[in-house]
Amino acid sequence: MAKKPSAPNNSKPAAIHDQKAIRGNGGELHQIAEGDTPVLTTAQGGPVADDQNSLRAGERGPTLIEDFHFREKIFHFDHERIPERVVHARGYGAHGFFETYESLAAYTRADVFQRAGERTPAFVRFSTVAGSKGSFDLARDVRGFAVKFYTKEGNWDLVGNNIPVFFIQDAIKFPDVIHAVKPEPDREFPQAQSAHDNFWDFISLTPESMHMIMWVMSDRAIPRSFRFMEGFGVHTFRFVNAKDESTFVKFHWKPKLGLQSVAWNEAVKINGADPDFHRRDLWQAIQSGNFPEWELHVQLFDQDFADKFEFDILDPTKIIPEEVLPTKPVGRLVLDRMPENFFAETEQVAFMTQNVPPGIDFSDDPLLQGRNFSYLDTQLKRLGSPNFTHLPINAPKCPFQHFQQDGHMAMRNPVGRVNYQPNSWGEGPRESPMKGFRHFASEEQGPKLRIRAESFADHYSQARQFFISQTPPEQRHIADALTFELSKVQAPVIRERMIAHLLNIDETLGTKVGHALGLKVMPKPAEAAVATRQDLDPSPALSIIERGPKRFEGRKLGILATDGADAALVNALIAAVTEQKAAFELVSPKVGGFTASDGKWIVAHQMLDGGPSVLYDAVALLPSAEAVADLLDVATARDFVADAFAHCKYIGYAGAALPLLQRAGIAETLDEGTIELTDAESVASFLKELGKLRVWAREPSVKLK
Ligand code: HDE
Repeated sequence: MAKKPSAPNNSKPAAIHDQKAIRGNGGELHQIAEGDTPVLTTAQGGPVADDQNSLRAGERGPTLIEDFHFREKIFHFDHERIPERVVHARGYGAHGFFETYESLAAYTRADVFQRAGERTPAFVRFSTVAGSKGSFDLARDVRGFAVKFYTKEGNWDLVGNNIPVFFIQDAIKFPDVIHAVKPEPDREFPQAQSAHDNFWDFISLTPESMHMIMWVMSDRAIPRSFRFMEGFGVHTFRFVNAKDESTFVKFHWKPKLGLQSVAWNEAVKINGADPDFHRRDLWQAIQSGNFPEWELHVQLFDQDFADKFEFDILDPTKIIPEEVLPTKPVGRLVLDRMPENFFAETEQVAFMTQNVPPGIDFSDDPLLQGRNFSYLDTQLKRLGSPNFTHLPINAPKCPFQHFQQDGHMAMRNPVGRVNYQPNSWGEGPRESPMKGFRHFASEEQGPKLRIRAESFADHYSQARQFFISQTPPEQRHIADALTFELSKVQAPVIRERMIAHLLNIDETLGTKVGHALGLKVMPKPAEAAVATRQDLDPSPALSIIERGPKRFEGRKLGILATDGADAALVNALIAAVTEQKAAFELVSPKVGGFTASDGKWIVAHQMLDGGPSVLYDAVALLPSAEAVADLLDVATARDFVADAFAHCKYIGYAGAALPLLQRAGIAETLDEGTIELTDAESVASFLKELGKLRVWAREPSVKLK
């Protein structure tokens, strides 16, 4: 039986302690606050009497169409979603500022680069590419790194990735590469994965993607955090100064805390343990006041350098190694504020490569040229109105005035008679040849044709250069990633075609992956338009391990502790980690916490099942001698230790933890990364080691894949 509807009441529940009555779902009244709590209204502003029961004919009868409040509420709910982005659907954003180091007036008239120390508000959105909005964070994928600078001369969007090259050379191939990587259309799987036939079929038929494939199969595609990855503008852009002189420029973001990635086996487990691992990481860092920071670097060069450089600077599948053309730091980006509302800001933010202020211009890179068309369309589709610039996240923060008007959801409407120019009324804005954007007057001529320039034809040399620039563990990871991905490809012909390409990149790599896949006969190397150059020097700047941090700062230690845990050790660890500006979490059999050896109660952050070691950069094991016995038969406790060891993490342990190490199967193989913690001094040396992040020397013995 339905409960009898109770008397209307207009109060919204206030803070629990001053409530007088609240209506339950059955309509019954509980005590809630009275007085000045605002009255719930409809979207039209009408006060609502009852938000718990729809209008019915009779106590148990049908719902009445007359119930405009119910209709409005459900109607609005039904329209809460907008189309997710066709690529980069899963993203996470934050606000911050860009601070210019010095005037770059010699190169660019862009206002944002004129005055040392000036701060420009910015919004950044990080993303994965292939997965849908609800997919997991640790997919093997490229990460978007899109920055909106709200400059005094309009918005500048630097819509980059964490990888400096791309799969294709011409924008006309973009729908193909994206169709190929997305779930296959007849079955709608796999989600957020490149490990399937369609993707590798396309790639194996597209030699220009080989350089990108090396990056995507490297640890760059499984970053530990947005905070520890680089960003790149990818294309060559132009700076243009007040004299209308152009300098080519490539943009790089470098994380202050150094680069770091996770292991593939770890990524797979993180996706189960915490699919929001990256967004939670950014959220926690910013909320705790540890604002992530990147330096903006530029590579500047002129036409002469471009003509002499061994690859075409318009080809987005090529880089200019930093050892050939050093980068110059020009400013820093600090993220210090989370959005107040995810939808309003992160979901509705509209980045567009064509948003450039005077002083920044495009090159003829055919991928960039195509992007400049695409982004406007996508915003109209997603946001539903040409007035998407009226949304606060997209509106410029500098004064702006124009005669664009009307359309769906127009929020800013012209006042007065004049909505055109020129006009005789002497009103309204006029164009300014001096202040306005002047496109760089590059000389362009040639026949109209569909052709790929000869200078874009070398597809293997820089792929090889990337591979030989990696440290041995990183090279192993590339081979393992290729083996894993191709093992998910069912058609042998696709696997073989890929091995044929790999043989062109590096014979040992191709052979290793071919053997690991169980190929009986090695294919011939793929036919190459241009033979792979063997003379390019390795570029150490391309290695994550070379660019890793020196300290544990910004990382997280997982401390497994039980009742009776040595209080002095727990406290020493917490103090040392905090001193390094790192974070920690206490993992205990019960989330409520544990009683340490000094009788004090310590609250835990996670129960054992909720805090597997994959969520931490290093672990410390501090069970008491009494409690350790209870952990030996617990699978999650054994996994906590065994995974940390297999993922080559540093493990600090109290003597009482030895039976657990034994049970996890690692007691016989303790190495320099497993450090006994006895006192504050050993804690200090443990912390010092942690800055190295991983014990890669252990990897061959644990056969981490
Ligand atoms: Fe994008 N890309 N893209 N892209 N892209 C989009 O715009 C496109 C490319 C990148 O956080 C879309 O708002 C084409 C390269 C980022 O909101 C769309 C081509 C790079 C983001 C689009 C490319 C990027 C996007 C989808 C080939 C690195 C997310 C939703 C010519 C330099 C921005 C949207 C955010 C988003 C088109 C290639 C980066 C469809 C046609 C290369 C970071 O407009």
